[in-house]
Amino acid sequence: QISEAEVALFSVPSYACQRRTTRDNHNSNLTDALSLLAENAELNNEDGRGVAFRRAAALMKALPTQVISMSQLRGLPCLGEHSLRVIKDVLENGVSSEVESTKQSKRYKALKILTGIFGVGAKTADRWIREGIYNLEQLRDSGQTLNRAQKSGLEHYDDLNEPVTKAEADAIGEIVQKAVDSVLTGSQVALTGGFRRGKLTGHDVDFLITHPEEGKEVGLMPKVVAWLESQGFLLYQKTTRNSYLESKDGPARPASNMDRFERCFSIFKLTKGKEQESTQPEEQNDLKTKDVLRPHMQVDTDQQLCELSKNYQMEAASHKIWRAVRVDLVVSPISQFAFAVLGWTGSKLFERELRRWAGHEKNMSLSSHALFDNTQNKYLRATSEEEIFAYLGLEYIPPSERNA
Ligand code: TTP
Ligand code: MN
Ligand code: MN
Ligand code: MN
Repeated sequence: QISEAEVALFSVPSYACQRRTTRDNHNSNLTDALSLLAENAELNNEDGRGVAFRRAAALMKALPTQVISMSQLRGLPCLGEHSLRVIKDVLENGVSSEVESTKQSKRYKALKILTGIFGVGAKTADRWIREGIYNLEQLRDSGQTLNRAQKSGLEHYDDLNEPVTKAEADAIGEIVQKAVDSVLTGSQVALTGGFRRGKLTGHDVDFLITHPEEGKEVGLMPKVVAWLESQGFLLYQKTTRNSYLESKDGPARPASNMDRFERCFSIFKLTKGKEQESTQPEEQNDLKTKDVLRPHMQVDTDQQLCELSKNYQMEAASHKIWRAVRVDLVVSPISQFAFAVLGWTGSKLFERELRRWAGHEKNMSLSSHALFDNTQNKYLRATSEEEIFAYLGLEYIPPSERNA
């Protein structure tokens, strides 16, 4: 038994952007439970509930030690009645009954499987479930019309649900840099998203592209995409043009959290083992290539060629030589680059909290394009993330500590 006096109380600021949240989490039993309920709420289009659970989870993630007693949580922000009930359940029983029953529910399982298809959101999944579709087999049998993204998503389902490693992200980064160099000299590529925050794996790889000379970046994306396509690197791509300048509401009041940069949602075809290539000695690579190629070159008849091709295809299918990886590309003019980097580094909750802080505490509007001061009625220019934090009156939080 631990007396209340021996249990330290935590003091934590209420906005996630005021806190340093590293990847090291002393309360994963609690954050896993709260995150699952957040995810379930989001999958059911209950956004308010989703955010409440996300904030509670982020708060627990920021605590410096493991929570062992409810009394330690007294006075902490972000913990609503429902979240406290879940935490209490986990602390007392090891698991939350609500989390366990959610995990077991037919609806939750189906929502997870169906939204695991790239291009399928909560609304589509809900409609399919109402039509009796709970898994991929039933979806295939149903004859539902799928759009181009969903067809690709279904085709590469297993690959896209397998976490992307940092090594794979770096290999793709090299390809993107090569693409950008080939179409416009001087262009710069920055890794953003979870990998910039130091995560070891991700669900995709995010890149931001710019050029030091303002205006040079206009029309860059279609050229980059065409180059990638010509080299056979793309399994799927959908490019959306920049709609920032023509938008009526202006950057101060974005219609949604979606930014208006020129962007490309894509699926890359990444050759396996490519990410380890540079760590292998040259000679070893040469030997392997020769060993593999030699038998292929001694082909005398069409029949032999056919056999060989069949063998090759079976070989390729059994240990596939490439995998599909989701990649997001965004192009930003240099004048907005600092805002774009900040906006695309995440985490999603950290971003949401930054915008809430700006609006509620500073009477400013922050987007991935700009920062507008509503009191002074003017835009605040910045060329670095540090400057943006300073404008917002926040201590600078480096990417590795934005894992809220
Ligand atoms: P994600 O790639 O969705 O998330 P992540 O990289 O943090 O994690 P994961 O490993 O699962 O990929 O989003 C990255 C950031 O991009 C996130 O902070 C929000 C931002 N973003 C936008 O600004 N606009 C958008 O339209 C989208 C989809 C993301
Ligand atoms: Mn620690
Ligand atoms: Mn990402
Ligand atoms: Mn992304």
